[in-house]
Amino acid sequence: MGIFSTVSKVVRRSKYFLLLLLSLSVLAWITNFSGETVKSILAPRATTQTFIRGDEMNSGTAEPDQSNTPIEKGECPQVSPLLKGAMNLSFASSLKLKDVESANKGVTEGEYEPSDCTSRQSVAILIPHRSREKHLLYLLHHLHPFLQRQQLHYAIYVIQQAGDATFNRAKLLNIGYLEALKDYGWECFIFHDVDLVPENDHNLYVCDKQPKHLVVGRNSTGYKLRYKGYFGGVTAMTREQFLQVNGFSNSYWGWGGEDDDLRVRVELQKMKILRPPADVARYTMVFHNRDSGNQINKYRMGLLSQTLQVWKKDGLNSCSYKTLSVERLPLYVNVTADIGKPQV
Ligand code: UD2
Ligand code: MN
Repeated sequence: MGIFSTVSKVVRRSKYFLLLLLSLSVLAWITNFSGETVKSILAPRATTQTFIRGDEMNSGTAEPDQSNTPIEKGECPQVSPLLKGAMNLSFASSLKLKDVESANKGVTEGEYEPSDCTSRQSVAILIPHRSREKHLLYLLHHLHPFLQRQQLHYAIYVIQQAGDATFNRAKLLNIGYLEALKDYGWECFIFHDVDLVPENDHNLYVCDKQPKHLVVGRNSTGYKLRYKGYFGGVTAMTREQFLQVNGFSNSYWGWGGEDDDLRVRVELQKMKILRPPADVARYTMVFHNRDSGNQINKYRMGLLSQTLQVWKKDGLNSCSYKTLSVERLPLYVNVTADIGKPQV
């Protein structure tokens, strides 16, 4: 074998070797490329998001939410963790409206909503009123924190009877219902005497499947129900229940009867009055004498005997009045109305 044939053999072998090397690198490149492609199709976004979240967490700063999606609040718990049970109430003569306002900074124009959860019900508290300023102050002082502990979305409406004609509690409450619904679609209404302060926050200011009577007992009656069927003081009805009975009668001027008339309306609709347990449904009534302009209504028994005949045409659907002003004060909405005067 000559020198030339040896050289050409080496050249041929290295050609095969080079070819082999080239095909191997092409194969390696193809495998690598397709692997990356599969990986990126499977999870491109997840990878990016995980990275961003991790980055935010590491940086330790609260970055503003760029997405514009409102933060979802969960529903408030069935039983509020803020309830305190039976309380010793105070009625300091030195109490001022300013004190109550500064103790209730979360209340705006009489309205409050819990910030950390969505309330189970929206409740309007309606208080008929004339010349009982001190009682109103005591009630606001106790009722605002009481309702906030119950984690309610609520607003307080005070309905003032203008002038000095005989008082008409029931008509004022009809007006409160109609006026409050102009503001918001309240689901539940609490009809509330100005002088009754609840003693125990387990007495829930929410509505039920049936109308509720919240005053089983009060200090001045030894905490006993006054009589079977008694439906005065503080009651709770849903928007629909109150509409179904056509609200209160507008015809009771002066003291008495209007609460019994509402009970008759409720019973005519085959609704049943519910009451919380006696140890919970307790109130302190701030002492008072009978107001001038609210003398006993001597026609009340006669009116009560007519309820069955007149309830459909005497009530919410016939409540005529003139709203003189609606003032949105810090702690309540103050509605003043001219409600007319008794016809006899
Ligand atoms: C009872 C009932 C009340 C009502 C009334 C008869 C209880 C606890 N309450 O209350 O619901 O049925 O008998 O009408 O049983 N008011 C004023 N200014 C006045 C007069 C009355 O603001 O000049 C308002 C105030 O909200 C007061 C409510 O009307 O709480 C009831 O009047 P009341 O307190 O004089 O009558 P009372 O305690 O006998
Ligand atoms: Mn009273």
